[in-house]
Amino acid sequence: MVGLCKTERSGLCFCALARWRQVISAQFSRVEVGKWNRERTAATSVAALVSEPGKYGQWYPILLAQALPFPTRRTMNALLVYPEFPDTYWSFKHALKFLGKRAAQPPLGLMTVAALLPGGWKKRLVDCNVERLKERDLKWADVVLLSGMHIQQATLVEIVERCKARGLRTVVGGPIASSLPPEELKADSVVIGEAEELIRTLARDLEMGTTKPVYQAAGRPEMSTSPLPDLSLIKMNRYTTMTVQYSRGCPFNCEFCDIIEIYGRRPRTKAIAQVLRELDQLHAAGWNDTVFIVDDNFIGNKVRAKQLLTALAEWRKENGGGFPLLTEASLNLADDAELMQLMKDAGFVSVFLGIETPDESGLIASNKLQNTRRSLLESVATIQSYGMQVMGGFILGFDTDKDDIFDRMVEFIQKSGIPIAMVGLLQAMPGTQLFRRLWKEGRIVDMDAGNNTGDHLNFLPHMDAQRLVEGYRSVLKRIYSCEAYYERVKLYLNRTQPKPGKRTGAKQPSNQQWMTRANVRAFVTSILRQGVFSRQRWSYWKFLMTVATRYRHCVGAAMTLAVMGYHLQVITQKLSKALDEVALPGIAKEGLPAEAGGEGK
Ligand code: B12
Ligand code: SF4
Repeated sequence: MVGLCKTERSGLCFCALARWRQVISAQFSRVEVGKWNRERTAATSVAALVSEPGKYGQWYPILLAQALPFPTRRTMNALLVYPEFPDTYWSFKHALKFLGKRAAQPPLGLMTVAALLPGGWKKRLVDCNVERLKERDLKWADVVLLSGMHIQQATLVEIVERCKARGLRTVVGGPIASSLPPEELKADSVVIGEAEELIRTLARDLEMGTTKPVYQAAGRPEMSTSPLPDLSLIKMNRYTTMTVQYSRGCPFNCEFCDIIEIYGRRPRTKAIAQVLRELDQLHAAGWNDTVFIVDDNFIGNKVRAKQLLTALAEWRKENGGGFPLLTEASLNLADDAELMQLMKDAGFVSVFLGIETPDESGLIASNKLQNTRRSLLESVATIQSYGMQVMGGFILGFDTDKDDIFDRMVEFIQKSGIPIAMVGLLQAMPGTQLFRRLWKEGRIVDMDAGNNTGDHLNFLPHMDAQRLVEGYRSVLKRIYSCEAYYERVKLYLNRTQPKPGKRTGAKQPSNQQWMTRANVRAFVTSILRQGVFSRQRWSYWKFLMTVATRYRHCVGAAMTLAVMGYHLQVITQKLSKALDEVALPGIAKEGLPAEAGGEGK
């Protein structure tokens, strides 16, 4: 059955015609008609052929034959599946329940892949973070396309096995494919790299049943080739945040970073019009909440970012205030007042920064030079002064870390006014410069580097491993104790939410208009869970009293953070309960190459 479309399977297809068209397509794929490759639907293909008959020369009849909507290549049923995430700091699951939502963001990678697949294919998307993968979905499918991050490996492989047991073909792509050897993903085909340019070959091979075990993108496509993501496939109301990607890649060169290995060091950007089209699409679909610009580093190309921001501010005016925006950026944002002002004007209310460590020697050793020669605390405060909440990424476990690093980390975080401080243990992600160095030094103990907020170490640290993991846990406990957390929230509110009439600047970010049904529901649930049933209820009520007296003008922001704090506290408690099961690295020499201290394969 492999390789046959649904119609063929049912015996209703014009088989001879189908085979003939497949042969033609195979022929066509060897022809360099790059522009044609971007015409995807039958309708647009036929329209292009009819309007410019002379343009495709000798290939005209072949292209026309291919474009005609015969019931063959165009009827594949593609099921796109996004596996469930584990319950980590990043899942925000416990806070999402308050809002009646199931996940934070939809799987943009799969929505993009869906838009790239031939227009004649039928598509369904199941995000296992918001719904169950049902048997009837599998029954419907001809092929299952999965995406994921390294951290989703277990749930992804489970789905792959389930599909294989039903005789379904599986294809895995996304960042996980760049992090793990293809055989570990168990799929029929693994796609390494971005889909924009290789999807046509993959789709054709799927239609013809000639797929290869591994597809590797030849290069990194320009963002102009990235289509409008297919929004129609997701259940939008199950998410808190929609996503738009403006750029891929980052110009910096941090030793532990896999972004630059996967997406490159030259920031590739979409055209302004492309981004606005995506926002228009969200607006037209009725979305009126937060949008996450999911760039590796939004300011990787500052000149272009400024041009986009100017257009976003315009768009915001024309669209009734636009969306509250958040993104990821490097800390050198603090050096550019014009950029921060433009971000504020465009509606940015939050930015995630990789701060990593307050210890400068750790920053230098890991080549995070853009964070050095400055006061990190001042840089954070500068960004906050533009009304943006700073979320921070921090790492423990650098070779340079000394015993005092834990206290220094806590002190830094408390002074920073960063409520959402994601502290992780250093992981040597396969493919990174760090992995290669530790490999040579014989310090890699396994490939399992998907979750940096558990207590798993995949390399031998300089500091005693037990000491490191215990110190890490003590940091988490201290920064997510209710008192410490609420202190940071208050500091953040003081810095970013001036009392009305007190200070400067653009209109309050629109996330302050908080009297929505979802928020009222969240507030009531929060009172019950945090104020009645939680052991930390006194700290919670003390915080609420402070909000009622000092922060009434920004009660929305305060309550959102109270609810997020609940999630962070639940995860911290879970981690400390698992204290006895600390997974310290032993040297699993088997299966590791000799250079890494192993016995080789
Ligand atoms: C938004 C985001 C999140 C969101 C989740 C969004 C979601 N629903 O998936 C949040 C903030 C929750 C998040 C969390 C985490 N994230 Co994250 N995240 C991102 C980010 C910034 C953007 C993702 C995105 O939408 N990209 C846009 C789409 C279009 O790109 P794409 O997915 O790569 O898809 C393209 C190709 O990969 C390919 N493709 C993708 N899927 C498929 C499938 C098939 C079949 C094919 C053919 C092709 C294909 O085609 C697409 C178009 O070219 C990426 C960085 C990045 N540049 O992607 C990190 C990234 C994916 N995250 C990463 C990590 C590590 C995490 C965390 C584990 C954090 C941590 N440090 O511990 C957590 C895990 C979540 C959890 N619950 O524990 C890593 C993954 C590394 C890896 N090798 O797996 C990335 C790459 C960042 C990094 N540091 O390297 N993340
Ligand atoms: S700034 Fe961030 S994205 Fe850029 S190289 Fe460093 S860690 Fe990677």
